[in-house]
Amino acid sequence: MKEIDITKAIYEEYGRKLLGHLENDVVVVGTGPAGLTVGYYLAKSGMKTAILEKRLSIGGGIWGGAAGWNVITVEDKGILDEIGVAAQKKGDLYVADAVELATALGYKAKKAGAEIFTLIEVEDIILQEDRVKGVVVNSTSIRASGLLVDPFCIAGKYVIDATGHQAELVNMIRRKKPDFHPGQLQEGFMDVERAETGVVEKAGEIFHGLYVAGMSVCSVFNPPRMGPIFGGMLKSGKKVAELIRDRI
Ligand code: 48F
Repeated sequence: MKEIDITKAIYEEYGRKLLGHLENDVVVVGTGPAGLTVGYYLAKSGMKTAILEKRLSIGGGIWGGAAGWNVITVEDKGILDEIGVAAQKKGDLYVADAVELATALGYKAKKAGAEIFTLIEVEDIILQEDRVKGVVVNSTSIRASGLLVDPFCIAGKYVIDATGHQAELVNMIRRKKPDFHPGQLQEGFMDVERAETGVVEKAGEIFHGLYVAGMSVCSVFNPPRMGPIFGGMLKSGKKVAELIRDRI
């Protein structure tokens, strides 16, 4: 075995993955519970799906459960059952292990056919003819270094903002088109029941070609915050995947 063969193997395989996903049916931005769930259901229904994550690892807020205690809660365990995550009943809720959920969601999305790219940060969107057509990305380390190095692009017929509380893609449109969403990007006061329903009801297309799922829905539509319960995140992801599947 030669050292250089290891480098060649990695470079060729990464090149294959990237070339295979420069054009997609759907580009999902963010690998929290919402992004991974959308990615899983989209890929499962045969759509060419790229999932982009700026951090080194997937999972977003799943790992932290509540206050760093790595246990998550849901009110309905249907999606957990589907991806093989064990859930125990506690009163009106189910509890599950955060590590099991993060790894299972990533594994199932990948096995269903989605390609996941980490350390890739979306810094802008491609918006032409009043429609979102893809994203402008760079290496997270280049972004962090502050170097002015030009990005590259990944195209998608649809793009999903699953970037969490920051709703980063929605913000990118707002910065250049202030009339698009003149309100505040923040959720309201805590009210778990209304929030869990609201995040699913409002998940959907926010601009031609751009969908919101998960916490970015809350930032955009200002429902109450829900705290450490993840059912709405998963269900909003599943709903967005179904909406897009029905359009393609
Ligand atoms: O924050 P995150 O987990 O969002 P979510 O899927 O779930 C929210 C819950 O985790 C929790 C909650 C539950 O009730 O409130 O907060 O809506 O995952 C968002 C992911 O997007 C990545 C970020 O690193 C995280 O992993 N992300 C954010 N901005 C970018 C990005 C970007 N510009 N480019 C690529 N990835």
